[in-house]
Amino acid sequence: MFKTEVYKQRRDALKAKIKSGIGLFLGNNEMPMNYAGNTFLYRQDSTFLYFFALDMPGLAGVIDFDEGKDYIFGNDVDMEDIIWMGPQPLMKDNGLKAGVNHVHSFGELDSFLKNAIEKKREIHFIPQYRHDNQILLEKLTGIKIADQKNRSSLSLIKAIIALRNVKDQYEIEELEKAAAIGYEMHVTAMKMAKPGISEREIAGTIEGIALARGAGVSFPIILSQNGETLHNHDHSQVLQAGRMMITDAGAETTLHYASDYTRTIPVGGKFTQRQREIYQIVLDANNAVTAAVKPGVTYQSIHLMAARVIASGLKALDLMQGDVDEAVSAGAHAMFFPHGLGHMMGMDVHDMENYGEDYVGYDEETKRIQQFGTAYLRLGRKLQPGYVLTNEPGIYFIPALIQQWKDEGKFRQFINYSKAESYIGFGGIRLEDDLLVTQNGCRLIGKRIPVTIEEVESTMKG
Ligand SMILES: [Mn+2]
Repeated sequence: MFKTEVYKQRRDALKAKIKSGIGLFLGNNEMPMNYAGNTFLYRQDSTFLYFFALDMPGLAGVIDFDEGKDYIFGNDVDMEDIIWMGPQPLMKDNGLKAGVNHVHSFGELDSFLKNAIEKKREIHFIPQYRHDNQILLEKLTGIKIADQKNRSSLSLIKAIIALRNVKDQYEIEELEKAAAIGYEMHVTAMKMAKPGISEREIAGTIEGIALARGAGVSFPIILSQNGETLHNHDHSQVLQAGRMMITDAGAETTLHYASDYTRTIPVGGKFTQRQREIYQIVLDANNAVTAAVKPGVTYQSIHLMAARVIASGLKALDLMQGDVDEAVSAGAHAMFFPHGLGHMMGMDVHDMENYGEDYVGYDEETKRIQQFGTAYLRLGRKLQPGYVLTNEPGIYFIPALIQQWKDEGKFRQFINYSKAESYIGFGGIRLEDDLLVTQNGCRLIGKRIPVTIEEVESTMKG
């Protein structure tokens, strides 16, 4: 964990924003995999980690905004726990590490909250995504699971987002560590990508790196030679010469800060002419984004700029036609680039997505554009120094989508369907870097993973 002061300051910053009521922060519990005693890799809730630091199951945190007091509810281990898990620090001492003096048994949370509810005090909570915590929240507050999302505290959600969207120096150091693990994962995948090797072997090897260097992957690895499927978790194929392999993967540090990178490489190490041409467009879009990111600019406008770079590159290859600006305003590029340019990143790889994507990535000033493709943009709002986000443009040839749009006669003035059909089987290319918005612009987090055609080919050779 960070030093105690960091967590105190975070809770104080929240108290400055929320003036009354009680904030309830449920930690995550162990989660059964195939029977109660055999659990998934444990992951503490990120909001709990942010304010209360303790990375272990069976806890809840409370902030009394009226009295300015912080509480942790959790039980000391008993002899049976000590026999199976070894000796553990007392909860009182765990609390002190997080700067919390008021530590009570978990059972006391119920009467604490019942008392507050009787006094008609507001209980602020964020939407719960784990079923056991949804059940617990219903038990503690009487609010039915189906109503919990609506009854969650918008003022708390907005206050936490305002804090967590801006990363401090300690968080940036952690994100750099996550980047270094991601670098090693991706370079290893590049070197392994020879014809005849299975996707599973590469995916398993780089997941091992994430576990060996930190807390594991920041999301399930996407690794496939079917890169036209955006989130392909199927690793059942054997790599073939002439195909490309897309790897979208990142790691979490032991303090649970994430990295998230995508690279697309030619199986065997040499791009074909056709692959080079499409690859270069995606790289140009990625580079243009890094050059454009700065405070005060909306990411929505940068997304649309990247779409124009892609559309004009595709026009030069005769895959698109007509006026580029008109094509992008109409949404014609989205047949090739059907997703958003990126998202916020922090402790969650899609940071705070459990709060509601629109609250994190949009605000009063910038609303989501409801057009196919751009509608999937997770981050649209005006950028501020300290934001950490991903830059991940892509070009894909999705056979079913090409077929459907062609049958509908959609955007015939902008799309050359016969040319597009000749790319069926090509796959897809995405290139993703992680950026920190600085005072005047942005910088990459971590050392850039080989990305130019020359860098990728020489890394794969050597
Ligand atoms: Mn991403």
